[in-house]
Amino acid sequence: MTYPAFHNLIGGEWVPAASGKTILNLNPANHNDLVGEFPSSHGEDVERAVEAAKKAFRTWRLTPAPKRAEVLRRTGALLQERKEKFAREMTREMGKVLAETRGDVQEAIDEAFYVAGEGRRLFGVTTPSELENKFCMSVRMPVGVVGLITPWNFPMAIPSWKLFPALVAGNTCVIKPATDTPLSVYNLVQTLVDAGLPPGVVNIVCGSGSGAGSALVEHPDVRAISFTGSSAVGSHVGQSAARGFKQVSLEMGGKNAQIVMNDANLDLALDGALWGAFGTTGQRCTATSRILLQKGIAAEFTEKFVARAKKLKVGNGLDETVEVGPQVNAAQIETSAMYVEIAREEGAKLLTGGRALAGGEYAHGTFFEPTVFANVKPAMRIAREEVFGPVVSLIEFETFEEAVEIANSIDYGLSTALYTKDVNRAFAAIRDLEAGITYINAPTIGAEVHLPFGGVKQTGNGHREGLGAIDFFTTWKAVYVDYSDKLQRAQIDNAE
Ligand code: UN1
Repeated sequence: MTYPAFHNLIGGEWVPAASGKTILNLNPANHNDLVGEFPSSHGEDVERAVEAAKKAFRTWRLTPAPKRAEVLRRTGALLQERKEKFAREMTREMGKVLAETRGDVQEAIDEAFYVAGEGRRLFGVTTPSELENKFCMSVRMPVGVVGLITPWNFPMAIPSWKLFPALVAGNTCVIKPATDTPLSVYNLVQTLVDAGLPPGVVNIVCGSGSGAGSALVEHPDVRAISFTGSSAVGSHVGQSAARGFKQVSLEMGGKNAQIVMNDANLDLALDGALWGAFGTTGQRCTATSRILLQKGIAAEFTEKFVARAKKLKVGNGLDETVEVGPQVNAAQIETSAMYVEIAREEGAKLLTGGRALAGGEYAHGTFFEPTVFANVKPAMRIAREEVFGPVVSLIEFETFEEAVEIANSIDYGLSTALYTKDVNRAFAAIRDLEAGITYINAPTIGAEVHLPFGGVKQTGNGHREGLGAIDFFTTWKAVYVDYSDKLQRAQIDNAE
């Protein structure tokens, strides 16, 4: 079978990796469908990309921010035209169903228009000086060359969360896409180029984390790293970036709880749980992986939830009737299978699923059954560790306080959801759930681009995407203008 060959983008030129080596991009629903080959890059390629980004920074940082924003506005408009094509290509390389890949491209469109508006804001502050005839202000400056390392589960949305704010703020970028989903980053960056982005402002270096990712994190001229991925890799990235005193934004795992109280609208809670747990085949960092059920509704919820999980149609995401696509690769299937074993050994009760799907339409892909465990205790590994697959745990509780305690008893803190009609409880949950995101009467997934996105504890290191991204991709400069025509010494000349 023939398939296209893609190259790195360095200084506006499409070039192969210095090693000449490539990585094949497969359709996870059908491994005989080869999406393309992409460069397997290493230090030398990263070196060239950073050089190109440094060169481009000299002029991009001087381009007025509203003009930089124009490129993003045009990018948003072009993405609207290309949405269907890009969604189909994303389903082919990543697997999630078309409705979701359309949503993923839409998220990049939303981000483009949202951040384009930032071109006419990028606000700083002015404040009075303690001295006479002196003016004080703070202005946002670009950081410089930034390195972006992006995951496969939101192949276009998450790169757009990083690229667009970095660009509007005047930075130049080297992006390393996930090896499973580089095509969506190509599509995004090609659209930026078509919208008028000058050469070298964004460079793509494809390859593995150990090959290209580490070289990017370690490069002395890369001043900031924005990473989304697992906590294990994120810890490594954070430590390595810290050695070079780089700014680093880490967006990592979750073990997100949906709490259902006795007074909840049960059908709504069921819809939310099903979407939160099995949307994107459970491969979201915000996926619902624990459903906490108050005793009064636990039996009814469990029965209905399992019945609906069993009915979910698993298959090729390009088929519009399919509800759950494949997992992205064989390693993810192994992880799901491993956690099924762990849960069984711990004494959790498997109510449905638990196996990889094989044969027939599943013969050439990496599919896993929607899987539900009951009798899960908060101390079990299946209740604490991220699976990143269609595996969900049901945990029962007596009181609201107990539910909050269980929800908070893990190392992660990304998303949480509470289903209740009690407004007092809702506000207590907003206050007490240890998570970067809390939903009331809505599932744990579904964040919008203009709110802060990120989490606490081992989910992140304090930065936020969305609303917080401009803070990460800019550095403050304090400016003092003394128009007194004499030496004025702060803290000394005006002392009481
Ligand atoms: C992720 O969970 O990996 O909030 C990102 C959502 C999407 C983004 C999720 N807008 O579900």
